[in-house]
Amino acid sequence: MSVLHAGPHRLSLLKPLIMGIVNTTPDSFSDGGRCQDARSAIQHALQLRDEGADILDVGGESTRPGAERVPVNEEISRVVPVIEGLAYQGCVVSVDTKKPEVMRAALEAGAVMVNDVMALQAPGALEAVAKSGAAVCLMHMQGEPQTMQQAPVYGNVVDEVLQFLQGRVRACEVAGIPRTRLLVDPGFGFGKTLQHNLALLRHLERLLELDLPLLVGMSRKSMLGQLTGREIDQREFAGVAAHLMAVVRGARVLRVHQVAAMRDALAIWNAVEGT
Ligand code: 9MG
Repeated sequence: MSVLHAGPHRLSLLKPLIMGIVNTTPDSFSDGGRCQDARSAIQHALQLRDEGADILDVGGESTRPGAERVPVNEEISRVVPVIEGLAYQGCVVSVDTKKPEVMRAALEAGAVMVNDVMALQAPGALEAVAKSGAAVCLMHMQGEPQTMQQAPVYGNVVDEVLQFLQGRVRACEVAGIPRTRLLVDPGFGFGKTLQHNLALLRHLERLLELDLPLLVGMSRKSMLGQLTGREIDQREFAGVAAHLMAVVRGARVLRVHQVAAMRDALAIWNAVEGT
């Protein structure tokens, strides 16, 4: 799977790609409310693109543990103007949402990828995406963002994540979404303890059995804070290290806040690997 089909785009995965995170949520845990209106969100996103982001992931509802739900119309009014502005500028735009109504509005506005932490399990989500031609990231999560970190339990976390993703890939194929449009993601921090996250990173190669591009996101997450003792805005170096370890184990798309640092790390990796 060396090319991802995302609307009219054909994204080569021979080298790892960077997905820059664009939050439009006023309660966003990492932007501290900077991206409160469409213009500043677009400006921030274009800076990420200039720093080396290949894809911009626009989200209007926080998925951090305990985050409040956002009504569908509010989420649409946050993301659509930003997506329109970025698509107009020729960016490859992804929408981070689990709601089919938001997916439809975002795709209409120019998004070419859906990043769904619920892996298109909401009623109507598969149908919202199937005919669009958009790429889809299917992520694993145990529970729901409101409660997922309370007591996550697995027999074998790697096996269970793999089985879940296999099932969702099958559901996409049945719904008419071809594998050329799919990515899979173990969902670091989504219903997982530090030990679960470490096991997934250590054994990430197991997910290559799915024969689909792997997307990972660990940027600023609590697993990095637990390992380094650092606050959320001081986890950049740990994040680069963790994402690079994922690349070594086969990850092909890295969802990060700090694009420039990741781009520099990948420049070294690409040079050494000769890619
Ligand atoms: C929205 N979001 C937050 N964390 C994420 C992760 O690790 N992967 C994906 N695909 N989306 C995420």
